[in-house]
Amino acid sequence: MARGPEAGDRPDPNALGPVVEGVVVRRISNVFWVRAPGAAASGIAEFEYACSRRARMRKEQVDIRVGDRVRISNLDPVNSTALITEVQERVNTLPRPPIANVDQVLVVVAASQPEFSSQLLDRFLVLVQMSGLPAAIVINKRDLVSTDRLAALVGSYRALGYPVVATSARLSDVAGLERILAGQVSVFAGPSGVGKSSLLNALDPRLSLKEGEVSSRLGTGRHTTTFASLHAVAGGLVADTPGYSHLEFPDWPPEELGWLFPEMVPWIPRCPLSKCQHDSEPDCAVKNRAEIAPARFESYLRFLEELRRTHDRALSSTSKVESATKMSGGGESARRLVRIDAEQREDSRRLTHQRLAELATQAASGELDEEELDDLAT
Ligand SMILES: Nc1nc2c(ncn2[C@@H]2O[C@H](COP(=O)(O)OP(=O)(O)O)[C@@H](O)[C@H]2O)c(=O)[nH]1
Ligand SMILES: [Mg+2]
Ligand SMILES: [Zn+2]
Repeated sequence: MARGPEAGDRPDPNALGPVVEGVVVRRISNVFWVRAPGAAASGIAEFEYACSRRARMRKEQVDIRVGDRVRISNLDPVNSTALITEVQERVNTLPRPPIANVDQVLVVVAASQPEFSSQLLDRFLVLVQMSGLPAAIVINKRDLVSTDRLAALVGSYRALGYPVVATSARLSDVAGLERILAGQVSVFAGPSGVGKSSLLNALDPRLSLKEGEVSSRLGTGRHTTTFASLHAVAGGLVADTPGYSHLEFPDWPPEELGWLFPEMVPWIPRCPLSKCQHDSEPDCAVKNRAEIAPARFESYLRFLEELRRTHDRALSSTSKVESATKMSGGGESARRLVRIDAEQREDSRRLTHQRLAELATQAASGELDEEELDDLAT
């Protein structure tokens, strides 16, 4: 990243005022909103700048995502614009929604309405763990169930070691949630209708996210397109776009599934078979000795079945995929890159700070959609 200047780049960024570090919280086309400390004199603690990438980064199509930690210069607090000069290395990246440097995934479920399903919660927990991220559980709509029922739900998952908080967005009862959000980059996951948008609104009413809307991939028309973005709430950053909308498991070795069920883990090394799937193997230590709630073991067997099927399919199609890749040779994507590069070289110098500020304002007020921005901002 830190290479010397080049024709087309602006001069030494240090000559252009202070360089500050920030986090990309939103991206529309080639405009990146970066949250960074505000000017001390202004008294504003945090500030969002609409940024472009420096010329060299545009040219090289340096991939910058929501969640990336970046350095910005050319700060213009009046027009709220700046220039991204450097991207820090990512700790991790979530593919859908594309967000970098995620600290935790909060699986949000409802205590009722929709009816609590341990299998659905277990599925989300397994998916999150497969992506290598820490999972925590938010049980919302606590106002709809008795204290006893809530205690049982919370207790059973806390006993497995997951952090669990109970909330009611309706009653603005979100103190527990605020505590686990502080200082973290979090992504909400979970079925629709459980109150994810309502919780974000309860944390910060200024967000005024739409509630009670079933998100549908078919419903993304020109003016309803949503983008992955991070909201600053409760001293942390939270993605408003739910992760894990595809509930199918990736190709994952079936014998590894047990490691994603914390109550099985201590017993797995004691199974006589090294690739024991804790199903019908004789003398299986997990089946015979681990204390597993029946509903959890049901989830396990169900997921195991799915993984076996996916794994078999993957094995039988590997050879086909390989030959198909060779034939296409990546020609289409190569052509696309060349085209973008040429357009950008031509357009990049025309993008002034003034223009960028206009774009930012229009985009923020919803006047532009991504296609229009694609035409304008490069
Ligand atoms: N009773 C009750 N209803 C809630 C609560 N949180 C959300 N709701 C309702 O549940 C529905 C779905 O909420 P929404 O935030 O859109 O869920 P999302 O699909 O997960 O974003 C809406 O009608 C909300 O008013 C809560 O804590 N208690
Ligand atoms: Mg929602
Ligand atoms: Zn076993």
